[in-house]
Amino acid sequence: MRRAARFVTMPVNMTPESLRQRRARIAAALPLENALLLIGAGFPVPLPEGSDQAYPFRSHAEYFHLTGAECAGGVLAFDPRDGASAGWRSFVPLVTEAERVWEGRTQVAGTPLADLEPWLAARRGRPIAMLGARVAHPGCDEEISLRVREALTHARRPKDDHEIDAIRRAAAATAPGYAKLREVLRPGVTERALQIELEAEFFRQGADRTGYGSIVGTGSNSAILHFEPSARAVQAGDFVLVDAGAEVGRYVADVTRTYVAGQPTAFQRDLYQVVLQAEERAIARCVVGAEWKAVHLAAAEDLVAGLVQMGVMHGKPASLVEQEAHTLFFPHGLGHMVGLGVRDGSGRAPGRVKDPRLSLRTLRMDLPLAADYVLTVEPGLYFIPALLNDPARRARFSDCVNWPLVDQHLHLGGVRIEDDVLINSSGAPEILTRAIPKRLE
Ligand SMILES: [Mn+2]
Repeated sequence: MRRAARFVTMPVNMTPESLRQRRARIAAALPLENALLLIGAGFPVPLPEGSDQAYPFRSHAEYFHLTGAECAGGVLAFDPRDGASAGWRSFVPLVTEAERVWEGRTQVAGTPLADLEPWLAARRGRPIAMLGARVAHPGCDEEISLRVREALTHARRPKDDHEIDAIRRAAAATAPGYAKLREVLRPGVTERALQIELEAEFFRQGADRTGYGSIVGTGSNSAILHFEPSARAVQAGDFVLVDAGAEVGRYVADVTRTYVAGQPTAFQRDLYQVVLQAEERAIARCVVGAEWKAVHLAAAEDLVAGLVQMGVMHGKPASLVEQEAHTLFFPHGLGHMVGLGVRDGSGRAPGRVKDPRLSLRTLRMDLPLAADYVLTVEPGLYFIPALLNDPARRARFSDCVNWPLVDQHLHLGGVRIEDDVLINSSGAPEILTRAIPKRLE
Protein backbone atom coordinates (compact mmCIF):
# COMPACT_ATOMS: atom_id res chain seq x y z
CA MET A 1 0.00 0.00 0.00
CA ARG A 2 0.98 3.56 -0.62
CA ARG A 3 2.53 5.59 2.17
CA ALA A 4 1.48 9.14 1.42
CA ALA A 5 3.01 12.17 3.05
CA ARG A 6 1.84 12.93 6.57
CA PHE A 7 -1.26 15.07 6.61
CA VAL A 8 -0.62 17.51 9.38
CA THR A 9 -3.40 19.92 10.17
CA MET A 10 -1.61 23.16 10.84
CA PRO A 11 -2.43 25.32 13.84
CA VAL A 12 -4.34 28.01 12.00
CA ASN A 13 -5.72 29.77 15.02
CA MET A 14 -8.91 30.65 13.16
CA THR A 15 -12.44 30.38 14.47
CA PRO A 16 -15.33 29.32 12.21
CA GLU A 17 -16.57 32.90 12.47
CA SER A 18 -13.30 34.46 11.26
CA LEU A 19 -13.22 31.97 8.38
CA ARG A 20 -16.82 32.89 7.50
CA GLN A 21 -15.89 36.57 7.45
CA ARG A 22 -12.86 35.89 5.26
CA ARG A 23 -14.95 33.93 2.76
CA ALA A 24 -17.62 36.63 2.64
CA ARG A 25 -15.00 39.31 2.02
CA ILE A 26 -13.42 37.28 -0.78
CA ALA A 27 -16.82 36.42 -2.31
CA ALA A 28 -17.64 40.12 -2.62
CA ALA A 29 -14.39 40.70 -4.53
CA LEU A 30 -14.81 37.96 -7.17
CA PRO A 31 -16.28 38.80 -10.62
CA LEU A 32 -18.22 35.53 -10.82
CA GLU A 33 -21.63 36.87 -11.84
CA ASN A 34 -23.46 33.66 -12.69
CA ALA A 35 -20.45 31.34 -12.56
CA LEU A 36 -19.76 28.66 -9.96
CA LEU A 37 -16.36 28.47 -8.30
CA LEU A 38 -14.42 25.29 -7.51
CA ILE A 39 -11.11 25.49 -5.61
CA GLY A 40 -9.17 22.23 -5.38
CA ALA A 41 -6.71 21.39 -2.59
CA GLY A 42 -4.70 19.12 -4.89
CA PHE A 43 -3.16 15.68 -4.33
CA PRO A 44 0.16 14.39 -2.99
CA VAL A 45 2.81 14.06 -5.69
CA PRO A 46 4.53 10.64 -5.57
CA LEU A 47 8.31 10.55 -5.75
CA PRO A 48 9.24 9.41 -9.24
CA GLU A 49 11.25 6.33 -8.29
CA GLY A 50 8.32 4.42 -6.87
CA SER A 51 9.67 4.36 -3.31
CA ASP A 52 6.14 4.31 -1.93
CA GLN A 53 6.56 7.90 -0.76
CA ALA A 54 5.21 11.28 -1.75
CA TYR A 55 6.51 14.85 -1.50
CA PRO A 56 5.22 16.58 1.62
CA PHE A 57 1.62 17.50 0.89
CA ARG A 58 0.27 20.99 1.32
CA SER A 59 -3.09 22.19 0.14
CA HIS A 60 -2.97 24.76 -2.66
CA ALA A 61 -2.63 28.22 -1.08
CA GLU A 62 -5.93 29.41 -2.60
CA TYR A 63 -7.69 26.46 -0.97
CA PHE A 64 -5.83 26.76 2.34
CA HIS A 65 -6.59 30.46 2.62
CA LEU A 66 -10.34 29.79 2.52
CA THR A 67 -10.47 26.54 4.52
CA GLY A 68 -7.45 26.51 6.86
CA ALA A 69 -7.20 22.80 6.10
CA GLU A 70 -4.56 20.42 4.76
CA CYS A 71 -6.94 18.11 2.95
CA ALA A 72 -5.75 16.16 -0.09
CA GLY A 73 -8.56 15.83 -2.61
CA GLY A 74 -10.72 18.47 -0.91
CA VAL A 75 -12.82 20.85 -3.04
CA LEU A 76 -14.20 24.16 -1.84
CA ALA A 77 -17.26 25.18 -3.89
CA PHE A 78 -19.07 28.49 -4.07
CA ASP A 79 -22.35 29.48 -5.67
CA PRO A 80 -22.76 33.27 -5.62
CA ARG A 81 -26.54 32.89 -6.01
CA ASP A 82 -26.68 31.30 -2.56
CA GLY A 83 -25.06 34.35 -0.91
CA ALA A 84 -21.59 35.49 0.11
CA SER A 85 -21.71 33.40 3.33
CA ALA A 86 -24.20 30.61 2.64
CA GLY A 87 -22.88 30.00 -0.88
CA TRP A 88 -19.70 28.25 0.29
CA ARG A 89 -19.56 24.46 0.66
CA SER A 90 -16.47 22.45 1.58
CA PHE A 91 -16.40 18.94 0.08
CA VAL A 92 -13.94 16.57 1.72
CA PRO A 93 -12.91 12.97 1.03
CA LEU A 94 -13.78 10.44 3.73
CA VAL A 95 -10.73 9.16 5.56
CA THR A 96 -10.10 5.47 4.99
CA GLU A 97 -9.15 2.94 7.62
CA ALA A 98 -5.71 2.54 6.01
CA GLU A 99 -5.10 6.29 6.27
CA ARG A 100 -6.07 6.24 9.93
CA VAL A 101 -3.77 3.28 10.59
CA TRP A 102 -0.70 4.38 8.60
CA GLU A 103 -0.86 8.17 8.81
CA GLY A 104 -3.03 8.93 11.80
CA ARG A 105 -5.20 11.02 9.57
CA THR A 106 -8.45 12.31 11.02
CA GLN A 107 -11.61 13.35 9.22
CA VAL A 108 -11.63 16.98 8.08
CA ALA A 109 -15.07 18.52 8.72
CA GLY A 110 -17.20 19.11 5.64
CA THR A 111 -19.65 17.62 3.17
CA PRO A 112 -18.66 14.18 1.79
CA LEU A 113 -16.94 14.55 -1.57
CA ALA A 114 -19.51 12.19 -3.14
CA ASP A 115 -22.06 15.02 -2.80
CA LEU A 116 -20.11 17.32 -5.13
CA GLU A 117 -21.57 15.75 -8.30
CA PRO A 118 -25.21 16.23 -7.17
CA TRP A 119 -24.33 19.79 -6.06
CA LEU A 120 -23.04 20.50 -9.57
CA ALA A 121 -25.90 18.62 -11.27
CA ALA A 122 -28.39 20.86 -9.48
CA ARG A 123 -26.61 23.82 -11.11
CA ARG A 124 -26.14 22.37 -14.57
CA GLY A 125 -25.50 24.80 -17.41
CA ARG A 126 -23.76 27.45 -15.30
CA PRO A 127 -20.17 28.39 -16.23
CA ILE A 128 -17.49 27.06 -13.84
CA ALA A 129 -14.36 28.88 -12.69
CA MET A 130 -11.63 26.62 -11.32
CA LEU A 131 -8.89 27.81 -8.99
CA GLY A 132 -6.42 26.12 -6.67
CA ALA A 133 -5.34 22.74 -7.99
CA ARG A 134 -7.47 21.59 -10.93
CA VAL A 135 -10.55 19.57 -10.03
CA ALA A 136 -11.30 16.62 -12.31
CA HIS A 137 -14.55 17.88 -13.76
CA PRO A 138 -15.31 18.89 -17.34
CA GLY A 139 -16.51 22.33 -18.29
CA CYS A 140 -14.03 24.78 -16.79
CA ASP A 141 -14.35 28.24 -18.32
CA GLU A 142 -10.72 29.29 -18.81
CA GLU A 143 -11.41 32.95 -19.40
CA ILE A 144 -13.57 33.39 -16.31
CA SER A 145 -11.06 31.37 -14.27
CA LEU A 146 -8.24 33.76 -15.26
CA ARG A 147 -10.29 36.80 -14.34
CA VAL A 148 -11.39 35.32 -11.02
CA ARG A 149 -7.85 34.28 -10.12
CA GLU A 150 -6.57 37.79 -10.79
CA ALA A 151 -9.31 39.17 -8.51
CA LEU A 152 -8.67 36.56 -5.82
CA THR A 153 -4.93 37.21 -5.79
CA HIS A 154 -5.61 40.92 -5.48
CA ALA A 155 -8.19 40.42 -2.71
CA ARG A 156 -5.67 38.28 -0.76
CA ARG A 157 -2.99 40.99 -0.84
CA PRO A 158 -4.04 42.90 2.27
CA LYS A 159 -3.40 40.47 5.11
CA ASP A 160 -6.09 40.06 7.77
CA ASP A 161 -5.34 40.01 11.50
CA HIS A 162 -4.95 36.25 11.66
CA GLU A 163 -2.46 36.26 8.81
CA ILE A 164 -0.42 39.11 10.26
CA ASP A 165 -0.36 37.26 13.57
CA ALA A 166 0.90 34.11 11.82
CA ILE A 167 3.65 36.06 10.02
CA ARG A 168 4.66 37.61 13.35
CA ARG A 169 4.97 34.12 14.81
CA ALA A 170 7.11 33.04 11.86
CA ALA A 171 9.33 36.08 12.38
CA ALA A 172 9.52 35.32 16.11
CA ALA A 173 10.73 31.78 15.36
CA THR A 174 13.23 33.10 12.81
CA ALA A 175 15.03 35.68 14.96
CA PRO A 176 16.52 33.20 17.51
CA GLY A 177 17.85 31.15 14.59
CA TYR A 178 19.92 34.11 13.42
CA ALA A 179 21.08 34.77 16.99
CA LYS A 180 22.24 31.15 17.24
CA LEU A 181 23.98 31.39 13.88
CA ARG A 182 25.98 34.39 15.03
CA GLU A 183 27.13 32.47 18.09
CA VAL A 184 28.64 29.68 16.02
CA LEU A 185 29.85 31.70 13.04
CA ARG A 186 33.64 31.65 12.86
CA PRO A 187 36.31 30.58 10.38
CA GLY A 188 36.35 26.80 9.98
CA VAL A 189 32.61 26.29 10.39
CA THR A 190 30.92 24.85 7.31
CA GLU A 191 27.90 26.24 5.49
CA ARG A 192 26.11 23.01 6.39
CA ALA A 193 26.86 23.44 10.10
CA LEU A 194 25.49 26.99 9.96
CA GLN A 195 22.34 25.73 8.25
CA ILE A 196 21.87 23.03 10.90
CA GLU A 197 22.19 25.44 13.83
CA LEU A 198 19.94 28.00 12.17
CA GLU A 199 17.16 25.58 11.25
CA ALA A 200 17.31 23.63 14.52
CA GLU A 201 16.66 26.87 16.37
CA PHE A 202 13.74 27.71 14.02
CA PHE A 203 12.16 24.37 14.95
CA ARG A 204 12.84 24.80 18.68
CA GLN A 205 11.07 28.14 18.51
CA GLY A 206 7.90 26.78 16.92
CA ALA A 207 8.57 26.42 13.19
CA ASP A 208 6.67 23.66 11.36
CA ARG A 209 9.33 23.76 8.65
CA THR A 210 11.52 26.26 6.84
CA GLY A 211 9.65 28.67 4.59
CA TYR A 212 11.92 27.76 1.64
CA GLY A 213 15.28 26.16 1.05
CA SER A 214 17.73 27.98 3.33
CA ILE A 215 20.49 29.83 1.53
CA VAL A 216 23.89 29.87 3.24
CA GLY A 217 26.66 31.10 0.97
CA THR A 218 30.19 31.86 2.16
CA GLY A 219 32.99 33.58 0.28
CA SER A 220 32.28 33.71 -3.47
CA ASN A 221 29.19 31.53 -2.86
CA SER A 222 27.54 34.58 -1.30
CA ALA A 223 27.16 36.00 -4.81
CA ILE A 224 25.06 33.02 -5.97
CA LEU A 225 21.55 34.32 -5.48
CA HIS A 226 19.90 31.03 -4.49
CA PHE A 227 22.91 29.09 -3.20
CA GLU A 228 22.33 25.78 -1.41
CA PRO A 229 24.59 25.25 1.62
CA SER A 230 27.60 23.01 0.95
CA ALA A 231 30.39 21.44 2.97
CA ARG A 232 32.59 24.49 2.36
CA ALA A 233 34.22 25.86 5.50
CA VAL A 234 34.14 29.57 6.22
CA GLN A 235 37.49 31.32 5.68
CA ALA A 236 38.61 34.34 7.67
CA GLY A 237 37.38 37.47 5.91
CA ASP A 238 34.57 35.74 4.00
CA PHE A 239 31.23 37.27 3.42
CA VAL A 240 28.58 34.91 4.84
CA LEU A 241 25.15 35.45 3.31
CA VAL A 242 22.18 33.75 4.96
CA ASP A 243 18.67 33.92 3.48
CA ALA A 244 16.26 31.79 5.49
CA GLY A 245 13.01 31.93 7.41
CA ALA A 246 10.75 29.82 9.57
CA GLU A 247 7.26 28.72 8.57
CA VAL A 248 4.49 28.63 11.18
CA GLY A 249 0.98 27.47 10.27
CA ARG A 250 1.81 27.84 6.58
CA TYR A 251 2.95 31.47 6.99
CA VAL A 252 6.58 32.34 6.41
CA ALA A 253 9.21 34.91 7.21
CA ASP A 254 11.83 35.68 4.55
CA VAL A 255 14.99 37.22 5.95
CA THR A 256 18.53 37.81 4.72
CA ARG A 257 21.56 38.88 6.70
CA THR A 258 25.16 39.13 5.57
CA TYR A 259 28.10 38.80 7.95
CA VAL A 260 31.86 38.86 7.67
CA ALA A 261 33.77 36.06 9.38
CA GLY A 262 36.42 37.91 11.33
CA GLN A 263 37.59 41.38 10.43
CA PRO A 264 35.96 43.04 7.39
CA THR A 265 38.13 45.02 4.98
CA ALA A 266 37.33 48.67 4.34
CA PHE A 267 35.92 47.68 0.96
CA GLN A 268 33.62 45.06 2.53
CA ARG A 269 32.50 47.53 5.16
CA ASP A 270 31.71 50.17 2.53
CA LEU A 271 29.81 47.71 0.35
CA TYR A 272 27.81 46.58 3.37
CA GLN A 273 26.95 50.14 4.38
CA VAL A 274 25.77 50.97 0.86
CA VAL A 275 23.36 48.02 0.89
CA LEU A 276 22.21 48.70 4.44
CA GLN A 277 21.51 52.34 3.71
CA ALA A 278 19.67 51.48 0.49
CA GLU A 279 17.57 48.97 2.42
CA GLU A 280 16.65 51.41 5.17
CA ARG A 281 15.78 54.14 2.67
CA ALA A 282 13.71 51.71 0.58
CA ILE A 283 11.77 50.59 3.67
CA ALA A 284 10.98 54.20 4.50
CA ARG A 285 9.50 54.58 1.00
CA CYS A 286 7.08 51.69 1.55
CA VAL A 287 3.97 53.75 2.21
CA VAL A 288 0.39 53.51 0.97
CA GLY A 289 0.16 54.52 -2.68
CA ALA A 290 3.86 54.11 -3.47
CA GLU A 291 4.44 52.38 -6.82
CA TRP A 292 6.66 49.34 -6.28
CA LYS A 293 8.52 49.93 -9.53
CA ALA A 294 9.45 53.42 -8.34
CA VAL A 295 10.61 52.06 -4.96
CA HIS A 296 12.75 49.50 -6.81
CA LEU A 297 14.31 52.08 -9.14
CA ALA A 298 14.99 54.52 -6.27
CA ALA A 299 16.82 51.71 -4.41
CA ALA A 300 18.80 50.92 -7.57
CA GLU A 301 19.84 54.56 -7.70
CA ASP A 302 20.91 54.52 -4.04
CA LEU A 303 22.99 51.39 -4.64
CA VAL A 304 24.62 52.88 -7.73
CA ALA A 305 25.34 56.15 -5.88
CA GLY A 306 27.17 54.11 -3.28
CA LEU A 307 29.18 52.26 -5.91
CA VAL A 308 30.11 55.57 -7.53
CA GLN A 309 31.29 56.86 -4.17
CA MET A 310 33.35 53.68 -3.70
CA GLY A 311 34.92 54.20 -7.12
CA VAL A 312 33.41 51.00 -8.56
CA MET A 313 31.18 52.88 -11.01
CA HIS A 314 31.56 56.17 -12.87
CA GLY A 315 28.82 58.61 -13.79
CA LYS A 316 25.55 60.07 -12.57
CA PRO A 317 23.51 57.50 -10.62
CA ALA A 318 20.21 58.39 -12.30
CA SER A 319 21.73 58.08 -15.74
CA LEU A 320 23.49 54.80 -14.84
CA VAL A 321 20.16 53.34 -13.73
CA GLU A 322 18.54 54.68 -16.90
CA GLN A 323 21.19 52.74 -18.86
CA GLU A 324 20.48 49.64 -16.72
CA ALA A 325 24.09 49.56 -15.51
CA HIS A 326 22.88 48.73 -11.97
CA THR A 327 21.88 45.26 -13.17
CA LEU A 328 25.59 44.35 -13.27
CA PHE A 329 25.70 44.37 -9.46
CA PHE A 330 21.98 44.29 -8.53
CA PRO A 331 20.44 41.80 -10.95
CA HIS A 332 17.18 41.06 -9.10
CA GLY A 333 14.05 42.83 -7.96
CA LEU A 334 13.86 44.73 -4.68
CA GLY A 335 11.37 42.29 -3.15
CA HIS A 336 8.06 40.51 -3.26
CA MET A 337 4.99 39.86 -1.16
CA VAL A 338 5.23 37.23 1.52
CA GLY A 339 2.81 35.41 3.82
CA LEU A 340 1.01 32.23 2.83
CA GLY A 341 4.12 31.05 1.03
CA VAL A 342 7.21 32.95 0.04
CA ARG A 343 5.71 34.68 -3.02
CA ASP A 344 2.20 35.13 -1.68
CA GLY A 345 0.15 37.61 -3.70
CA SER A 346 3.01 38.89 -5.82
CA GLY A 347 2.41 39.83 -9.43
CA ARG A 348 0.78 42.78 -11.16
CA ALA A 349 -2.14 44.94 -10.16
CA PRO A 350 -5.32 43.88 -12.03
CA GLY A 351 -5.22 44.99 -15.66
CA ARG A 352 -1.50 45.73 -15.81
CA VAL A 353 0.71 44.14 -18.46
CA LYS A 354 4.35 43.13 -18.12
CA ASP A 355 6.82 46.02 -18.35
CA PRO A 356 9.00 45.47 -21.42
CA ARG A 357 12.05 47.21 -19.92
CA LEU A 358 14.90 44.71 -19.58
CA SER A 359 15.91 45.87 -16.12
CA LEU A 360 12.35 45.48 -14.81
CA ARG A 361 11.84 41.96 -16.14
CA THR A 362 13.02 40.41 -12.90
CA LEU A 363 10.57 42.39 -10.74
CA ARG A 364 8.20 40.07 -8.96
CA MET A 365 5.51 42.69 -8.60
CA ASP A 366 4.11 45.75 -10.28
CA LEU A 367 1.52 47.42 -8.11
CA PRO A 368 0.85 50.34 -5.80
CA LEU A 369 1.35 49.49 -2.12
CA ALA A 370 -1.70 49.42 0.12
CA ALA A 371 -2.39 49.05 3.83
CA ASP A 372 -1.78 45.59 5.34
CA TYR A 373 0.39 44.36 2.50
CA VAL A 374 3.39 42.38 3.77
CA LEU A 375 6.43 42.40 1.55
CA THR A 376 10.15 41.87 1.56
CA VAL A 377 12.66 44.64 0.94
CA GLU A 378 15.93 43.03 -0.11
CA PRO A 379 18.48 45.07 -2.02
CA GLY A 380 21.85 43.48 -2.71
CA LEU A 381 25.17 44.12 -4.38
CA TYR A 382 27.14 41.19 -5.73
CA PHE A 383 30.26 40.41 -7.69
CA ILE A 384 28.93 37.71 -9.99
CA PRO A 385 31.63 36.45 -12.38
CA ALA A 386 28.99 35.07 -14.77
CA LEU A 387 27.72 38.64 -15.33
CA LEU A 388 30.92 40.65 -14.85
CA ASN A 389 33.08 38.49 -17.13
CA ASP A 390 30.57 38.69 -19.97
CA PRO A 391 32.36 40.46 -22.89
CA ALA A 392 29.11 42.00 -24.17
CA ARG A 393 28.46 43.65 -20.81
CA ARG A 394 32.08 44.77 -20.50
CA ALA A 395 31.80 46.42 -23.91
CA ARG A 396 28.39 47.98 -23.28
CA PHE A 397 29.38 49.37 -19.88
CA SER A 398 33.06 50.02 -20.56
CA ASP A 399 32.83 53.66 -19.39
CA CYS A 400 30.44 53.10 -16.49
CA VAL A 401 32.56 50.72 -14.46
CA ASN A 402 36.05 50.74 -12.98
CA TRP A 403 36.84 47.33 -14.43
CA PRO A 404 40.34 46.92 -12.89
CA LEU A 405 38.81 47.45 -9.44
CA VAL A 406 36.02 44.99 -10.26
CA ASP A 407 38.62 42.42 -11.32
CA GLN A 408 40.32 42.78 -7.92
CA HIS A 409 37.07 41.82 -6.17
CA LEU A 410 35.63 39.38 -8.68
CA HIS A 411 35.48 36.56 -6.12
CA LEU A 412 34.51 38.64 -3.11
CA GLY A 413 30.89 37.47 -3.14
CA GLY A 414 28.01 39.75 -2.27
CA VAL A 415 25.82 41.43 0.30
CA ARG A 416 22.05 41.23 0.62
CA ILE A 417 19.95 42.52 3.50
CA GLU A 418 16.28 41.62 3.66
CA ASP A 419 13.43 42.40 6.03
CA ASP A 420 9.69 41.78 5.96
CA VAL A 421 7.61 44.92 6.30
CA LEU A 422 3.94 45.53 7.01
CA ILE A 423 2.47 48.53 5.20
CA ASN A 424 0.67 50.82 7.65
CA SER A 425 -2.46 52.76 6.77
CA SER A 426 -0.40 55.89 7.35
CA GLY A 427 3.27 56.62 7.81
CA ALA A 428 6.26 54.32 7.71
CA PRO A 429 5.85 50.54 7.61
CA GLU A 430 6.41 48.23 10.54
CA ILE A 431 9.51 46.04 10.18
CA LEU A 432 8.28 42.60 11.29
CA THR A 433 11.81 41.18 11.35
CA ARG A 434 13.39 44.06 13.27
CA ALA A 435 14.54 41.78 16.10
CA ILE A 436 17.33 40.46 13.85
CA PRO A 437 20.33 42.81 14.11
CA LYS A 438 21.78 44.36 10.97
CA ARG A 439 24.98 45.94 12.28
CA LEU A 440 28.18 44.54 10.77
CA GLU A 441 30.47 43.54 13.62
MN1 LIG B 1 12.98 37.15 -0.51
